[in-house]
Amino acid sequence: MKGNPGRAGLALALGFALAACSSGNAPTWTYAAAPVGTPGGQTTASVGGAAGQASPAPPAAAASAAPTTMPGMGGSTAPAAAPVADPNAPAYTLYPPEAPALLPGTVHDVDFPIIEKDITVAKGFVVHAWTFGGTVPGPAIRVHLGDTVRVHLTNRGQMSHSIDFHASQTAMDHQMVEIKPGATFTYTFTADYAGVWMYHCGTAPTLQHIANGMFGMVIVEPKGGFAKVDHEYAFVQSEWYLGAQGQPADYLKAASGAPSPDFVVFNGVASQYKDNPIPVAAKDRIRIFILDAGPNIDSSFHVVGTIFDTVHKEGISLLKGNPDGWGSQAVDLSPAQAAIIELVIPENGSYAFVTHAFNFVGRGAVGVFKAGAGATMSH
Ligand SMILES: [Cu+2]
Repeated sequence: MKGNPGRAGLALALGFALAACSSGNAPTWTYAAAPVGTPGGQTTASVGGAAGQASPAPPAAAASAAPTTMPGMGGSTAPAAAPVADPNAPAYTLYPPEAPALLPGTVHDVDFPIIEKDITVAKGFVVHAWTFGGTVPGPAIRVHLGDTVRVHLTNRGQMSHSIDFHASQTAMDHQMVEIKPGATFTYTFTADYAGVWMYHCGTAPTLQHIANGMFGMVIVEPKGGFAKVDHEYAFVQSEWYLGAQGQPADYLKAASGAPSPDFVVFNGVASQYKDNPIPVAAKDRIRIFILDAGPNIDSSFHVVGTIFDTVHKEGISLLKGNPDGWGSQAVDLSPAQAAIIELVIPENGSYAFVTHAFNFVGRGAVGVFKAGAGATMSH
């Protein structure tokens, strides 16, 4: 227990990290005056190639063996059509792109309230999401290799949920247990391996719970920790399968064998870092923690105009300065895979980051790093 600052202190530490993200070194992150858009069609600039094209949102084949009582299904046997953008939908809240701070000490108590709430996931589109901590993705947790993490869950929602930490090794019937509305549960694990790890709700159908927002990342630093860089960002790629406005994600859409998400997003909101470019500077060294939470679609993470000199993907490493001069252009991530990527911004200008599966760039999977003149956070 040496070094354990106690639950209050750690909760405070996490809270600080979150608070710093929401109000900290960048200008306020609340997006204002969002224009009306159509799914995937709200973009206007040339960055991102397919951006600006109308969303296809094609009708998906009806899934056949889905249960009939799940929220988000609406009692229907066919996937929902794409809803129409609501000009009165609340503006989205920008999700902080900065990676969380390393928690101090070696034993961590983290509070994860389970909250079901409306979230604007793109301009004009609201989902009644299920969340860990009130955001999609849920809070990122960052610890040392070997640390103990105790996650205190309180279910404030209307249905049962659970949690599964991929950073842990435990029997599913031991800790990935049902947490009924009003109940509490503490999930305890040791961070046995370094990496970026997914966590998600595992309550059946797990697809529905992930598709409706119940996921996030755990960062376990390698032995000796990470070298200091100029900026660290954390991005979770995921999909939204829209039901009606203000309803949970559409289960049948998500369950299709050829899923066609309405939006593919970084940190929960379509194109948010394209609308609000992330300011960097020429020659800055950037570390990106990137997780593909899915639930269904792969990522091919790429930063236009840069080359990754360091990649740690699922325990396999490309190292800067390797004797044969290898580099990397895009990192392939299947759902539940993650990577740590480093690059240097070569010169002033804009650098789009995307999944290089370009049919999804126009559906929201695009952001921008901006270096040099004008590289301030826009609103
Ligand atoms: Cu759940």
